[in-house]
Amino acid sequence: MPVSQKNSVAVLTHPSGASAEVHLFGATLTSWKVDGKERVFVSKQAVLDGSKAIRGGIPLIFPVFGKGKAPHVTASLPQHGFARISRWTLANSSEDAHTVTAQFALDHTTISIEHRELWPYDFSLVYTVKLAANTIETHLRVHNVGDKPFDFNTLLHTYFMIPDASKVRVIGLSGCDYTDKVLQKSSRQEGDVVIRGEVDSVYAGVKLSDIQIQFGEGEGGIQVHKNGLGDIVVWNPWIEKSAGMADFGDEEYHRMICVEAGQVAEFIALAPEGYWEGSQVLSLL
Ligand code: TA6
Repeated sequence: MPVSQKNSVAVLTHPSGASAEVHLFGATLTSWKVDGKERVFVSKQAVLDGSKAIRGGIPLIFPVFGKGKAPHVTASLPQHGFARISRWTLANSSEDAHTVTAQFALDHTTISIEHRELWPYDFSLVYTVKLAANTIETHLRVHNVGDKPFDFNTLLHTYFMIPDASKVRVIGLSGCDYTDKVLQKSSRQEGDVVIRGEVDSVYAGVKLSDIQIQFGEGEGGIQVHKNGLGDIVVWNPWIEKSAGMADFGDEEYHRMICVEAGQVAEFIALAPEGYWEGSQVLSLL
């Protein structure tokens, strides 16, 4: 079966042997394997029982990035919004000669009453995961199905498995202005991004579509091809922040980097009946 559902996990299996797993909780992709090797990072201490966002994989951020700020309507929502902590449904699946596809759905009638009251807009999200032999695409479509305009952020909060954070380089952001949330200042990226401590940087309006994560000399890497997503967030909690997260091992920061494509610097306005879509395609270097 190219797409099957075991309990609350959709499993995609490609004829090449590639596979992916998506928890219906948050429509969080928690595994992407190519050549038998796991390519996304999920903390060994991640909570998978639906009681909190999954620490790893690709949490789906909507309708707000971070903590909303009053008087914006998102100010009362949980950090990073409700999509990653809501129960989605596996809406349909399909396959063709090259890909296996699963689609997940969430809308204003299926989120919790609490979240509905905090964010009273009629919406429909369709999240599509398309697995090929060596790539995986994650695509989000937002539809305003109500009679009130709303605005939103969205982000594919992707955690990548890496051999060693001290060797990783993120290529494609040189010359981009960014907000350094660690030093609380604006800056301009000079050269590749490297990890020498906590990194929490928001690059707005990144012109390049392809951002590369190089694992180290001769150790390969992953390319993020973004479409309709203008911003990139790079995050590694390093030592202190790792120690403060109950669902993250103290030493796990060595083995992960978040390179997150999204629309977070500005809110996207969506008129009644309006659609918005954005996606990323991950491929091996
Ligand atoms: O994407 C980076 C970030 O916004 C960091 O500031 C950090 O808060 C991270 O997300 C994880 O957030 P979470 O709510 O999942 O603990």
